[in-house]
Amino acid sequence: MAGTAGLAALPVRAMAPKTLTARVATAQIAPPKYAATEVWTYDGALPGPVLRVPQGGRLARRLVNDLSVPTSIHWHGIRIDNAMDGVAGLTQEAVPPGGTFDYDFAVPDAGTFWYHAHTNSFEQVARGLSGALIVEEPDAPEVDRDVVLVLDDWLLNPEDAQFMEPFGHPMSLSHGGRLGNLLGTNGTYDYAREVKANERLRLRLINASNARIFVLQLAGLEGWTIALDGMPLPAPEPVEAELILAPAQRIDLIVDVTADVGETAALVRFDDDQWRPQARFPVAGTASATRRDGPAALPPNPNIEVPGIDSARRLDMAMEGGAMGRMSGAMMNGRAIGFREMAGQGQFWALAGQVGMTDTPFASLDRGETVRVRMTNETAFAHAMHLHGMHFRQVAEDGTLGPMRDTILSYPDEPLEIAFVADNPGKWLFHCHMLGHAASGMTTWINVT
Ligand SMILES: [Cu+2]
Repeated sequence: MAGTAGLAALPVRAMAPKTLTARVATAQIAPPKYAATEVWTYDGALPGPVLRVPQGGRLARRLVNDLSVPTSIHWHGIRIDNAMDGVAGLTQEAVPPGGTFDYDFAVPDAGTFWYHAHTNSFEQVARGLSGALIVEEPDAPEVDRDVVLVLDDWLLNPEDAQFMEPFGHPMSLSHGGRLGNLLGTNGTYDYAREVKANERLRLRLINASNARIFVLQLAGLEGWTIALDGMPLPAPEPVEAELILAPAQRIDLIVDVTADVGETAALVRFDDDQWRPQARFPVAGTASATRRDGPAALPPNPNIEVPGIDSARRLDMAMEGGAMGRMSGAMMNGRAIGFREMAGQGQFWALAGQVGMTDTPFASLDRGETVRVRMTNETAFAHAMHLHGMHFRQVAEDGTLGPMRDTILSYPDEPLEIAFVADNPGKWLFHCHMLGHAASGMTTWINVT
């Protein structure tokens, strides 16, 4: 039979797994008059290679650690098998220098995700250990280009363009986190990509920075938000107001190039009191004479309902500490400790009265139950709270549920509540994604059995 002949003709596939190697490299992040920066990368690329997997498939990569320190990879936003979540000290041992770890997991949801180091992440992510993970819809919306934009900032010494150290400076830990003095996209301060008039692009925005909240707008582009944190919105939402992208969050946009030939469209950010280009799109040539109709919604991902919130278990989580905070002290390693003593040990924050990881989880949940967590931000700073392993929805004052997210931005003195179904068994981190905050107290975990 023809089928048999076809099989026989297939090349023998090598049994060696695909690798992802963490190693030192250099990258020209800063303008050409500066030196290249020594960075930590996956496969020598900054950001790491874009990994693409079809929805419902599996991603398998052998992490090879060619760094001089232990590391591990977290697959951010994937509703993943707990053993593959990459959290050193909770779901696996960190991979020592010269060691390997085989990640191999199913990807149930289509969307824009990312991967990053989860061992000393406040340093390792800042040095460059992150990349995009795209899970493709079986029938993706029709666009002319699919563009991944990894937004980042870097704190460099202007003298030599190398990273400023220490990464965990008490001033940044206790304030807004490590904020860079150079901002950019896809590993460069001046990302540009040529487009055509009336071209339709899918922009996948990923905030890979340690602590920066990007405030973004479109210029010479008109479009719709179609997904947040990988999860499709029920209907595309026209981009009218500013887009807020907190650390670790993603926004998928479909945009049409409305700028004319010879102009430059852009994704612009607000900082230093003005709008500046975050990604430039010079327009050369015309894709079509007219714009297309608006896009349809993305197909929904499975298991996105959060039923039974009225009878759900309710938990409270106070977020406390930091500079200019009101916290006098908290529990740390099983004993009460004053804020001053905490600070002496480089710890500045607490979640639900606890500083950092505890032996017993913040919550022990029964698999399948619905949970509500009310968070009160009693600090002077914003925090991007991230739950591993499961997405959640914000519960509005009137009880309506917001979009599925894995990272939510909390502002001072604005309580918010989230709800989720604890349908993924395992030990899951719940932490601030301002990575310096996570390293100095704002990390806890839940256990689902
Ligand atoms: Cu924080």
